[in-house]
Amino acid sequence: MEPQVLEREAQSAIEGASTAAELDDVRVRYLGRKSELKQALRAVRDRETGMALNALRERLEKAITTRRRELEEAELEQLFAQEGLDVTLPGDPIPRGRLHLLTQIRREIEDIFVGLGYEVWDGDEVTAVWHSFDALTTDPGHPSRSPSDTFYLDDDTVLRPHTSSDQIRAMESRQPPLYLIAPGRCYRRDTPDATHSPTFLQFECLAVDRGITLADLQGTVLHFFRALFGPEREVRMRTSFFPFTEPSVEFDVTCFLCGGTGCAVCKHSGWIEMGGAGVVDPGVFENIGYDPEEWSGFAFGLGIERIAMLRHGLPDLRAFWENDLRVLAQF
Ligand code: FA5
Repeated sequence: MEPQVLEREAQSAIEGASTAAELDDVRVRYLGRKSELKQALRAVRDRETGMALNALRERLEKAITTRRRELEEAELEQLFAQEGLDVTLPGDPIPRGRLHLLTQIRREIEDIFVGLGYEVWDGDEVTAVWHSFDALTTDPGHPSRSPSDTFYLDDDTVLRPHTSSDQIRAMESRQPPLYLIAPGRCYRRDTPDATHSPTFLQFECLAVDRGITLADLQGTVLHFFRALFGPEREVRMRTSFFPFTEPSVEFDVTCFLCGGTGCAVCKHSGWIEMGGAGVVDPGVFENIGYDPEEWSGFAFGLGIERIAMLRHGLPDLRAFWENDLRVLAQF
């Protein structure tokens, strides 16, 4: 075949190849070992013909390389079109999650008490009336027992109304000495407002040992608040009443905002109410079979939302449950 004819035929075959496999066939046919061109090259006798044939070979090789690139690009285009994927686009940023503020604070509280040698007790959200009220020497007529205050699942079972229920469960399964905190979700039929939610978090602290007094409670609470809110916090106790502690107290901390001089947050008293506490009533020990002559203890319970509100100056605890990321992502 005339070289010009061969070239025209080869070029149109290269152009006509529509897949990489077809192009390979074309290459073998026109440039392979048994191809006409290779045979002609082998048979060359004069320099001029040799140069002309080599130039032809180079042109064909170049044309094949160009066509191969075109085909690869077209295949890739097709793949992208099919899969809707453009690998050259910058990736979407992956939003980073974080722990909920209440979880962060719960963990911080746990760390403070673990540092004091306390254990973290994982209680139950569904408890017997015995654990939540009876064993805690709560009178049958006490208002907290009322179905308008507490969620009853049946006559003997309630959704945990306070983490004090976990005091009983822990003491029933352990022998003293006992140093534990029990953080957990509580339920009460409270109408939601800025400081109340029907579900909220509390944590209970319980210490049972020989010779425990109110002074131990005071020292522990002071250490805790200073660890959480800063060393300049002061804590004061006021007498109060709880069915399961005697004496009972409520404690206040100096206001996080004004430091005690008085402001709108602390209603100009300089103090913010934090929770209830007391020396464990001997009747509670009797109910679970500890000898009240031998063992004594203190307990306190705090709302975790309240702590978070104070620490971050948040005016409404509903923000914690509404899951508005514009609020939560700030912490
Ligand atoms: C108690 O629940 C007692 N069990 C505390 C206690 C423990 C006393 C051990 C003695 C010994 P009180 O009902 O005051 O106490 O609740 C304690 C804290 O839980 C409150 O100060 C408040 O911070 C939080 N709390 C109570 N109800 C709600 C609610 N509906 N929403 C948000 N937080 C609440």
